[in-house]
Amino acid sequence: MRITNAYVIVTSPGRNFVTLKIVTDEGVYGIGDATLNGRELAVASYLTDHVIPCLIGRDAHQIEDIWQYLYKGAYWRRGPVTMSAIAAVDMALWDIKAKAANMPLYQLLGGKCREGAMVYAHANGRDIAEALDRVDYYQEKGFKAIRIQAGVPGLDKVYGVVKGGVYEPAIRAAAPDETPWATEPYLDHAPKLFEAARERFGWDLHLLHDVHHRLTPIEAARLGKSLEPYRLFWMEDPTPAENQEAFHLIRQHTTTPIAVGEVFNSIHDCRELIQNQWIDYIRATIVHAGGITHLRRIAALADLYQVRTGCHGATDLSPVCMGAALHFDLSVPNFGVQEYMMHNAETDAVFPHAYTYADGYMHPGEAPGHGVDIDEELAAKYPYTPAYLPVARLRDGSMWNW
Ligand code: CS2
Ligand code: MG
Repeated sequence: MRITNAYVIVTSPGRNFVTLKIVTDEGVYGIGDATLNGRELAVASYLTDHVIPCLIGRDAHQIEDIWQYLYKGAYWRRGPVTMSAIAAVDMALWDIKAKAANMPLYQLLGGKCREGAMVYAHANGRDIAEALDRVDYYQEKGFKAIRIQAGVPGLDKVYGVVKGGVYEPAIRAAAPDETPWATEPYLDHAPKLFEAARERFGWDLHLLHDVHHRLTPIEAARLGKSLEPYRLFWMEDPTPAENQEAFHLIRQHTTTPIAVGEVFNSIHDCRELIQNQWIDYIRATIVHAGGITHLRRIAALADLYQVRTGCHGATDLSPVCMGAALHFDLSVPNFGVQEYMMHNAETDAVFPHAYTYADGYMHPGEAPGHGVDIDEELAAKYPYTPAYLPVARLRDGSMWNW
């Protein structure tokens, strides 16, 4: 089965998405997500200008060889732009192979080893009361796991919190929004949020929290300790992870489970974290970490150390990534949880999909392939609009990690 055509579709039904479509001489086509929030056009160009010309004429069934060809063949290895482009090709080729086999993708990945993927929702509020009302809302919808983020007194903008419900971090503008950060009020406030959550909802609910890279290792250790009484499912991205050794320090001080990796693009970004058992959940995703082929390698390494998966699933990953992730989640032995931040109605219409949610779990559906398609005519109605993630500054004006 030869690749005869491939092209990139950029669409913005509320936020920007980049999709690669690969077409074969047998009429079977596949699609892959190539969205890199705030740097969308760099991946689109990488694919159009440098990858697609090398794909035409290749055997679409040779997924591993094409992966190696794009990874080793670029000479310049790793990096989010390269790995998102490779991921898009990989996802589209797995979609094609599964469609050719007339099977849902999870069957080609070894078959399902669970009936559904437990997902977690996002509850956020400007204060504790508002955040807990959102927890109530999601619990009513059946969620077994809920991430909670609340505003911090004294900070007028906080990661994960927005007026009126759904949090969309990227802002449509020519440059990033500037947000303030101060560690001390946050460290004092976070345990109060989880104390109130346990008081109101009891213990039969998994609670998660995203620190979003704001702390130093010793501050993260202090937060982990102060949250121990509330038995979190995980504390996410407590400190930046370029220096993997930083997690050694956090680990020595706290038993609060740690999740890391939504910004990772390679197994080398998490090798020491996993081998030293400094983390409990690896959050790398299909779109940013080299596709299904590479994420399976990461999961296999993690499985040796009882580290479980917890794929990033924010709305800046398109429904194509969500669909592919659910097949991965169903088939991987060391699955932990899947993030699920619902897309808006416009996005769902552009990307018709087979996946479904019911009572806290998601299922990828039984459609051949990964089960997600793109309505190209509708996609064309939403042209690319520049949008950027915010930046953070300390009170004295110095740049911090957003
Ligand atoms: C987040 C994301 O989902 C998460 O855990 O950290 O909302 C993240 O901020 C965005 O995906 C960044 O693009
Ligand atoms: Mg996160």
